[in-house]
Amino acid sequence: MTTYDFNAIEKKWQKYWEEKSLFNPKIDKSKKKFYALCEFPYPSGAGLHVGHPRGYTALDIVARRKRMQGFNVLYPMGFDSFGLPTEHYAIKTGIRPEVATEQNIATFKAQMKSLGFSFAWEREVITSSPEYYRWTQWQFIQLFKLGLAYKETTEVWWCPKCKIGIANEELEAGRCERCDAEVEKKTREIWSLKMQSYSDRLIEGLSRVDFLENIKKMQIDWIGRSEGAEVEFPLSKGGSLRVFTTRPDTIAGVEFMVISPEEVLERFGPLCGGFDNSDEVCGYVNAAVVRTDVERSQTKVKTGVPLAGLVATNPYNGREIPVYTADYVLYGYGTGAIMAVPDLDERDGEFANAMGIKFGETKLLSPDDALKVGERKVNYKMQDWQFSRQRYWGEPIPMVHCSMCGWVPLPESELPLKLPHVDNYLPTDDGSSPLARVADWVNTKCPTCGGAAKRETDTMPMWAGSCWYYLRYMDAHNDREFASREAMDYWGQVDLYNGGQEHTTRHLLYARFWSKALCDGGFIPNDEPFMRRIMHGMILAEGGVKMSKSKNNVINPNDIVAEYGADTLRVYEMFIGPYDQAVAWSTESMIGVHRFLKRAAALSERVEDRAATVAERSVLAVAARDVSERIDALKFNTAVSALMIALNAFEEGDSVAKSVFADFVKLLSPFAPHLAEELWERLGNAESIAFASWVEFDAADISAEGIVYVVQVGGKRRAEISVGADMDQAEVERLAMVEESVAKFITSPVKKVIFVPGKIVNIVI
Ligand code: ANZ
Ligand code: ZN
Repeated sequence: MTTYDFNAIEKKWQKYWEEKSLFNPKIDKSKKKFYALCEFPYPSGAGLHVGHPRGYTALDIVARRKRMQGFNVLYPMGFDSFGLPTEHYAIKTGIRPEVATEQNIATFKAQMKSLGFSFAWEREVITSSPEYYRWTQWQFIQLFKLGLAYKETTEVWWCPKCKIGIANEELEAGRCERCDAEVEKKTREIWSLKMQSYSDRLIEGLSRVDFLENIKKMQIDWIGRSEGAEVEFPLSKGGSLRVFTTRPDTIAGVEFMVISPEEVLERFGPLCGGFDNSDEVCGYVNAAVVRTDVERSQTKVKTGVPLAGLVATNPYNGREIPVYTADYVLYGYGTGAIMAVPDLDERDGEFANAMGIKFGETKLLSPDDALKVGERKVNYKMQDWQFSRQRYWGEPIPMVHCSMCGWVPLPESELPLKLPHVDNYLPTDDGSSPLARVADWVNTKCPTCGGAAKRETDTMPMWAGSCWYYLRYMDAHNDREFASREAMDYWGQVDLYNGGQEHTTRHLLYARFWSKALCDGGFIPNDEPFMRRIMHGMILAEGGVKMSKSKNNVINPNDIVAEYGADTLRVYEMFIGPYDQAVAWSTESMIGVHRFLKRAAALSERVEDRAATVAERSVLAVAARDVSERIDALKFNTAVSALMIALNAFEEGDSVAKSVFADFVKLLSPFAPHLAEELWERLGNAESIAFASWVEFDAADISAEGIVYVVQVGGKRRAEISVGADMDQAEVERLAMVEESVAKFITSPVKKVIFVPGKIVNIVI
């Protein structure tokens, strides 16, 4: 093999793996399991980009090493295929979403298969398939029965361009994360999940999992737990104003009160009546409520107006203080009103300066009497999960509204509730989902009383299906339950989960919440789905800028595979830089990796069936140690360099011992599995290298100072010598015989030398 025919080799082994169904694990209680998972992609029309294989390759390497260590490995893949882009594509092109989805999945799958990932394709899940979303719907019904899903009229953020309600966490600085349009507020009746009531448990659970510290911090900040008190301030016009404060000890320094604009509307009506300046208040309030929370809390120049004529009384010292409305006080948090301590709270200070309010120094109270003026209270920034979308391409919410019975879930026998056929995917002008147009689908019978009833026409958000997909992989073809207890008990939790930073506060929190809820209902055995969470860094274009079509700097994995092979792409994406960091693509460095593989292939022609030299054993031991440790530490780039160093050393000899080369191929196999299979076969092995045992090494072979040999003459210990790790057998024997304390015992011709590598030289006379 003088040339490296990667094309033929890769096709051959991909076919072999698929035909033998090699990576579809069965439950085997005699073996320890390992569950590796990468976030499944959204099958967009653009296909796989070079960023995708970074995570897939990394976990493939871990999965392949674990298999060779004897673990029963589950490493599945699927498609998270409900979502807006496909629906927009359907609107634009007239191609039905399920047709476009099928085409896109076919493209993605072919691309993934061309890269040789050891995915359990037999367990593929597609969240938009009725066999899958049947169980998403079923689980929603269980959440409803547990009292965790409820419908209420609320204000939602509304994207006028996408015509869709969006959750807080889908906003990016007050704009729709999809189309960048400015969002508005709209009143709608929507389904929500009681995620806020899981706040403390979502924080507590983080102490039982191994997530990167910054992931934990982002989740904790998102949940935003704060301990404090609610304090009541009597108002001059009757009634009182309740505020939430984290600092009840500052109550002596309260100079004024601030009510959020929304709260003013709620308390004093749309005309904000009853103040000496009602017109001014009304104007301010109506302009403020359309601004997003992010805008409102980020503006440095604070604005507001007094509620003239309204006075509050500080319950601590009886002082009478003025009341304002200002948009830096948010409606959705705490009580929507605050006690302002301008001396100590920066925002209150800025507001006081803007309004020309004078203030003095605050005397702090000791914490325990401070608590006497109010009631202890814990608040959370994280709200309940708004679970309704007014779109077509999502899971239909399996609920029916009956005027007699209220909201009734569909009986299990009616699941899946399939998406009906529609010709028009545009949301209706009143903002309801396109499903609302399908009269004969909407009108139905109440499952409870049989009377006329209407189906829910909102669909689930695109984050629904990914809340539990890790469970379906365990038992993907079960048509009686979403997964059997046996499968869930065996596969347990995901041991290693890789995904994107952008999913830290959405998908990752949603899936943790959903799992806790299912666990509370007794449906699954574990309340934390993912034991360890890691993230890969982005791959940037050459020069360190973002890859983009407009800059014409996008690297297409298909091109690399065609020109250099999948193994080159895989090894290069690992070699490119530290796994968790953003790194720039370099075609030159990629070609360097290609040459490395070519040389590894060429070395196979210099294999000799002979004993390993001390030097070879030492090089191999170092490589085995470094590659093993570095895979475990996710230091894939330095693991590749360890392989490169070993190859360089082996290339120095005229030949390489067969056993040494075989072990080198094993170390290479998780990174470049196609080439490794081919070389393994050439070494005379009939079985796939995927299940060969991982390389064990003798620590004695490594020692940098050299290796200590016991030298015997006729079986009697006469000396110890220390030799370089790179010395071969003949040299070590020669050194042993010239050693003074040895030489004097060699009194007759040497019959033979018994050589135990790394340990003993026994001279027989
Ligand atoms: C008086 C005070 C004095 C406050 C002081 C802080 C420092 P976190 O940690 O975010 O929970 N606050 C309460 N509700 C608010 C709302 N709806 N919009 C804007 N601000 C609000 O912060 C709680 C603190 O933020 C509360 O404690 C309140 O100001 C303010 F030296 O009360 B504090
Ligand atoms: Zn009914």
